[in-house]
Amino acid sequence: MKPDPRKQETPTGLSRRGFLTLCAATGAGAAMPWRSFKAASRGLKVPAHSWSRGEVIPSTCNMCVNRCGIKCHVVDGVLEKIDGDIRNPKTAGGTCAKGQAGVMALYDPDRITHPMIRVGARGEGKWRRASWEEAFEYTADKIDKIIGKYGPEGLLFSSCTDLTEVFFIKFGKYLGTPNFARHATLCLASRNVGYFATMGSVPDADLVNAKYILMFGANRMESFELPHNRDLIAGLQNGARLVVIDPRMTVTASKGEWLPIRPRTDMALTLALMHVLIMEDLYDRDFVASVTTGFEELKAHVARYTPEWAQQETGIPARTIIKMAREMAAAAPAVVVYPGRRSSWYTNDAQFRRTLPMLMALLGAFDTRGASFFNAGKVKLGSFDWELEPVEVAPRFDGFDEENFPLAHHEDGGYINLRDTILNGTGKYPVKGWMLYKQNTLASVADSAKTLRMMETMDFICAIDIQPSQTAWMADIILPETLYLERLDPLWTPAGTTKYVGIRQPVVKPQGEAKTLLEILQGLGAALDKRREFETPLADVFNFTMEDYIDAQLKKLPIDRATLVKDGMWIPPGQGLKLGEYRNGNQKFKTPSGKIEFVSERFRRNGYDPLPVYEPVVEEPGKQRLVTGRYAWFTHASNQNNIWLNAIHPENEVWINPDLAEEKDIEDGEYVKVRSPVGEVRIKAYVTPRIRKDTVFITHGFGTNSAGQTTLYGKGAADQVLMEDRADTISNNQALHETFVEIVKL
Ligand SMILES: Nc1nc2c(c(=O)[nH]1)N[C@H]1C(S)=C(S)[C@@H](COP(=O)(O)OP(=O)(O)OC[C@H]3O[C@@H](n4cnc5c(=O)[nH]c(N)nc54)[C@H](O)[C@@H]3O)O[C@H]1N2
Ligand SMILES: Nc1nc2c(c(=O)[nH]1)N[C@H]1C(S)=C(S)[C@@H](COP(=O)(O)OP(=O)(O)OC[C@H]3O[C@@H](n4cnc5c(=O)[nH]c(N)nc54)[C@H](O)[C@@H]3O)O[C@H]1N2
Ligand code: SF4
Ligand SMILES: [Mo]
Repeated sequence: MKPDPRKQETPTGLSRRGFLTLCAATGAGAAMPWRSFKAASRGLKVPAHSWSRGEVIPSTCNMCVNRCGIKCHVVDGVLEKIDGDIRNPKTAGGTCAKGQAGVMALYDPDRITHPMIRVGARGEGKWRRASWEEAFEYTADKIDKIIGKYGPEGLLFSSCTDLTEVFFIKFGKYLGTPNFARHATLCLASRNVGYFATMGSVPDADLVNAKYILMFGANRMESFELPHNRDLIAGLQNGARLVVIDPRMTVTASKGEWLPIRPRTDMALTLALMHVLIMEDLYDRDFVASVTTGFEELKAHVARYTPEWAQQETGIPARTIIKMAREMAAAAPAVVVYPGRRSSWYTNDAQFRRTLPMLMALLGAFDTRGASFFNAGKVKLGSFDWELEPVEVAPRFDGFDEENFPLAHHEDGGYINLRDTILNGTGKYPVKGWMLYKQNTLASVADSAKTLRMMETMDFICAIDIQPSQTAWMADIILPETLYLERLDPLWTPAGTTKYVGIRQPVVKPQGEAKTLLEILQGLGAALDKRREFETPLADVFNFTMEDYIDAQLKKLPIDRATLVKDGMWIPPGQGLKLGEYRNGNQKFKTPSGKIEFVSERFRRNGYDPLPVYEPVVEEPGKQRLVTGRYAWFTHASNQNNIWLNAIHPENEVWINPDLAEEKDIEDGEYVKVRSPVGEVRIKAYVTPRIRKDTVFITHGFGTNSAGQTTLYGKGAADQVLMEDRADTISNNQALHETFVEIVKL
């Protein structure tokens, strides 16, 4: 029987109140229970959790992108509790509130567990339940019609990173479309472009041994990225100095020194820091001479970027900037200039991100203890033999290519460019069918009214999701995937200092009739094969099981599937990282010169400024800049509808500085209107000195349009409704913080 989670006593025997108490006790949202962390860092065994009933099955969390090792307590086929797995090298026993609330994702009464076909108008919320057979025939029919009329390139496949995403991409490729839109330009594409051009890759950070850690908006204590949150705590315990640059005092900033920077001026700060390091002769001469190129040009370039000038731009006093540079130089090379993750901030982000490795290089803070370093790679999993090659495909419809975006990752697409191309009708050909897998585009791309208009141009939209997300709600059909707790996924192995192979496996039977992505593609493939002759029949491509796939991954490793199923992970012998190979010249950077490039030849060759040039910020009088980010207990717009998580934080607020609130006669807790050039929302005010007066903050994930999300519907407001659709000029990464809004008293 499907338990009724809305009752005070949940199927797990843990009440909503009980969950909240537990979260408070373990520091909900903290990276992990403190006790486990301390024990883990000493290599001690932690006594078993008091929740010791039932069978304990090890697996891998999927409530966010981190993939923590988990242990699932199952009694009579019901999942009662999720704990962290203390043996996991990356996460060492930690689970956050979201990870524990995976139980409630499983038993969510709003989950979609049967295929649903739209019967009313798009978005009206009228659906009927369909059998899988009908769902496959229906979807195949629509795809077949689109291919018949526009060719396979008339299909857009969009998806977000997950272990299974490879199947979805392969399916699109075998159908013959080149049009994919993946995660990068929603999130971190500009950071990657900046770092790749400067030093060939994005480095990891030895936060545990660093003496000085400089972070730009990277909110590790709330926006989890394991093991960095854990390492940051260890680093602070070891006495590291933490300086956080953010217009908002995040939990991370509260652990160190908070410098409330004027938003969009970070590059003024990094350029001025470089100015002081060079002019005061505090930089690492040996490192610069042996491992970098373009120093003399950099020196001339930063001469004009004085601390006094940067004070005018950033609002950070010149004396603070000078002190920072001197302290960093004194701590060098044990300094981490943290790369950050989400760089969907501004239209000049790739250039700003370039200044981070440049600053790092001046400090010689690379490839040594307490600094940044390149990981030694992952465990080498065997690759599955797809046997048949995908067919030749047309060029992308949207010009996201070598010619127009020379430094972008073309296969992943660029969302802002793609959507404009569709709306302006400027594509090389029409795109009329949209297949979505695990992506909530309507929530995750700025200016959602535009995304709705893009949806209107589509003949067919199919969403493969687990719930009626904002995007799925606008689809023509929703195909329900099994939850991560119900399915076997491909194996995964992290890039990090500790290598291991982890498994995600079913801990309970699927709810309703949900199917795995592989089963969905197999069903859809068979229905398509009946309709048209593909160069490679889809049935022949997807003629394997997940077990076959995993066995192929394990081919070259001294471990078998059964052992992994039992243990949940495998840690190979011979861990360890050899530092110093880049410093001594044995290893070359993957840049045109093989060195860290202050002057980027790649940028120069492609017509971009080879040295980062600061553009003054233009503000709008009387308006505030809107910025976004996360709370520790939610993932994107994914789990605000989770009953347990929603109980922690039922609705979001707009953060307003007390001086602004006073000017506008707004009290804490009162509802206000936030208006931008593209939309307006009604939202509760949170009046707090934790934010600058020229900035307001709205956490993402509320204000759903989906009445199918019954816990969330009607609560809070959506930041993406307000955001204008700007993008970084080099990577096309969306730029979410370029919008100015007006706060209006109601
Ligand atoms: N305004 C604003 N926009 C943002 C951000 C922000 O902070 N503010 N952050 C940006 C960033 S950094 C990112 S990475 C993107 C993320 O944007 P998305 O990738 O779109 O968001 P996700 O939450 O990862 O995934 C969304 C969908 O996957 C579904 N899902 C979850 N698990 C499964 C599963 O096992 N199977 C299937 N089939 N579906 C599943 C969820 O129900 C949800 O509908 O958003 C970006 N957009
Ligand atoms: N709990 C939780 N953890 C997550 C995720 C999640 O959804 N929930 N998502 C994961 C993903 S996909 C990602 S990409 C990461 C994102 O993690 P982060 O990269 O840390 O990104 P955000 O949390 O969005 O935080 C961005 C911060 O930048 C600040 N900021 C805004 N404008 C400026 C500016 O001009 N200058 C400076 N210096 N700061 C500014 C904002 O105030 C905010 O605090 O988190 C990952 N971890
Ligand atoms: S950080 Fe939390 S939600 Fe993310 S994988 Fe780990 S336990 Fe799961
Ligand atoms: Mo992200």
